[in-house]
Amino acid sequence: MRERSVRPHRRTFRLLGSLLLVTAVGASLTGAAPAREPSSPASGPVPLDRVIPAPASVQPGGSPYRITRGTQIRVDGSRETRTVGEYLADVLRPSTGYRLPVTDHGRGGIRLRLGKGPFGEEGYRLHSGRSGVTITAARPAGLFHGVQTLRQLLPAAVEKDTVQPGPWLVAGGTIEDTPRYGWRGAMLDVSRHFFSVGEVKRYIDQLALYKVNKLHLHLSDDQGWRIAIDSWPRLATYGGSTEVGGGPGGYYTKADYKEIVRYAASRHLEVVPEIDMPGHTNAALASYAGLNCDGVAPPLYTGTEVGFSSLCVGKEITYDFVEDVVRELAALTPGRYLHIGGDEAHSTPHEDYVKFMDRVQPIVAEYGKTVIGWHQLTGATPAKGALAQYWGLDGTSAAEKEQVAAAARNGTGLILSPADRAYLDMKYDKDTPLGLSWAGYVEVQRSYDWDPGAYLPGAPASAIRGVEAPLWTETLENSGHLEFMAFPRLPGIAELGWSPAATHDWADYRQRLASQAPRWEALGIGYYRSPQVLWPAEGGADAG
Ligand code: TNX
Repeated sequence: MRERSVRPHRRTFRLLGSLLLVTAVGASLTGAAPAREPSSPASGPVPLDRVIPAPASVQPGGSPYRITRGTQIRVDGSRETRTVGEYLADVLRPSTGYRLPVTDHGRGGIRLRLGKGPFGEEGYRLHSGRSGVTITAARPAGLFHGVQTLRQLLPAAVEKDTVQPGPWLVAGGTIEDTPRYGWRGAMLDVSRHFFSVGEVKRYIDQLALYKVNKLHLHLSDDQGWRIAIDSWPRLATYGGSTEVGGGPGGYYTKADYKEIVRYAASRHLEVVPEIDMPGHTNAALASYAGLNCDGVAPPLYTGTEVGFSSLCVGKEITYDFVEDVVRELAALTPGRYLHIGGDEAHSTPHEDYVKFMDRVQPIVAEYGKTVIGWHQLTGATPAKGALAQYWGLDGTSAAEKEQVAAAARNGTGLILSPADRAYLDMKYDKDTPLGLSWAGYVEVQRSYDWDPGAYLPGAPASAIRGVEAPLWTETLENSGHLEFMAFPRLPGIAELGWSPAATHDWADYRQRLASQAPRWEALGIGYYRSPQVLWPAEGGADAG
């Protein structure tokens, strides 16, 4: 069966959406560029530079290409190129109503080809002119990212699932594009609330739109264990049986999980599984009494406190447990990384924390994976090659920042997820009906306006592997909730990960962001209409 884009999983959350939407009218804009109508004019194609993430280089010029009933999607002989071609066809067919055959014959049309060039693993060149659009890349991931750019160059109505009038013009010119960072991640917490395979796939499709290439799944926490482990079956069947607020929770069978991994790979995202330890482990401790130092299993937990649970560092069974879990999870993971958490271990004495990390990191290596930990790992001894995920904020102490920076100078790579910038679960402002505010309110400009390369004092730019936007779900229960928090901030974090620092410009970005709104509406994505952005009138995609 063929995969489709966001569309088939569409559910609208119109009711929630309209309750939450904040009107832009009369908003006061600080440092804002003069207002201009951001939606694409009905008369002409979308300008080549109105893409998120901003491409590395854009040379507009020449005639536009028009997709017609006769357009073919031309691929070279490789199976991988054909797969990207089929994906593109699935995006374009419902709204254009055209056949758009994927073929290795013919001339003109939309051409996808693998070829030599300065593209790296993920870069591409897109050339558009009267006779066709050609996307060239060294690797299939580059073709796939080029296809996402092509989507944004077409009118927003291309994202609809019913036939639209067009015309389907792509502006003339050339885009050459490669990412600034190899790590452009999004984290989804499926522990505090459980999200079905379908909900995760829907989010994957949304991430792919903005060239995000890592899906970090937070698979265990105090409130729920979400992945079946054959050697410790109660982790999932009991430890996964609830969630914040006392709902039914759930877990992924191994088949479910493989399906998520496969689907993510089809969108060129690598899944990074996280088992959080030694803290954040109440669900495991509740499932097996023997894991507790006192041999007594605590009850399941459905609240939102953190920092009260710990694995028993002095007991051998702890390491049998860790090894079994790591072995089974590594076997499900084609990617290189395994995230072992390590944050907020407030109930684990420091020496125990260090001892635990010293024993657990080699287990991850033994099963062929590279360790990632939250930045508290830098308070122990990060293994060679390990990455630390920084989630501090402006107010984090200089000593803690320096601990992370020193590790970075010592060779530990950093993924930047500053909580007061990149946390998608922070409220936008005091009136945001969902989310938390412990790191402050994070409006769209604050979320976008920072430079990962120069963010952490004392950390060499070369240590920065990229950025990641975590979405914690204490208050989030369904796809509508996820989307309201992720949109519009997620595209900004994705741009920080992809685009050269030289393209960074809030005044320009907010206009490009505004022109995404009709696309989100066409895809059924409910978003927060931040007063910092001059959004087009709702329903704008109908005009396109
Ligand atoms: C901090 S960030 C946490 C999570 C919470 C989150 C809520 C981190 C590594 N730990 O346990 O869910 O804040 O924003």
